[in-house]
Amino acid sequence: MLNIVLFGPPGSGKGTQSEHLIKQFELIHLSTGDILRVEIAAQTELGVEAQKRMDKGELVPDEVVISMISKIIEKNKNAKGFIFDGFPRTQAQAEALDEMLLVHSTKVDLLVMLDVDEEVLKKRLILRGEKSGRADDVNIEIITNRINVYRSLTKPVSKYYKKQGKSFPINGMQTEAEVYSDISHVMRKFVK
Ligand code: B4P
Repeated sequence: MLNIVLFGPPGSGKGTQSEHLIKQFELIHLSTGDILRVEIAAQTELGVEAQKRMDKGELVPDEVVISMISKIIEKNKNAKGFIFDGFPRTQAQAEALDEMLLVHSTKVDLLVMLDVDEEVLKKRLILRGEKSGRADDVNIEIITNRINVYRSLTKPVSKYYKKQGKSFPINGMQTEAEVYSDISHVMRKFVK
């Protein structure tokens, strides 16, 4: 299995790049944001609870996302690998992911860290909000809160992977095609 974590602040291009990468490397795309939005659209119990957090730019509780991910890994245990997009976002999620993968004798191979300046992130998210109406993209206060949550709870998780020599920084402010080219260059080193 090849397991990659796409890591970076909100609006750094995780979802955008995942779309390209799953085609090239035939991996399962696992976006916690997308899964939560499906739950919200269906107004499930989980979705209703998640929406309250997401609309404020807060994280959904660890146990909720960990359980979602665990079920999908279990269902796809014979896959070539996974692209984790937006997961893990806390240290507890990172440790839980290691445990889940270990059960299947596999591990996180690399973390791709998309670096983008805060002002660029805000512009991108506002623009996306204007086009899609996505609730957490339409308001600058919510966007700022998401970036702050990233800085305090999520960014420190990258150190966990850096210590293991698995973290690869990429300049996420290049064009979409340039970012994609840099990521696939790194990933090719891991494809057997
Ligand atoms: P996510 O759905 O993961 O969304 P995101 O971080 O905002 O976006 P992403 O980085 O994927 O940006 P994209 O490629 O779309 O999370 C939403 C919410 O869900 C979180 O705030 C949280 O509440 C909850 N959640 C999700 N996972 C969780 C977890 N594990 N634990 C707890 N809570 C969780 O790019 C954004 C825009 O930029 C797009 O419009 C795109 O076109 C543009 N763009 C991308 N790359 C570009 C480039 N190179 N140049 C110019 N524009 C570019």
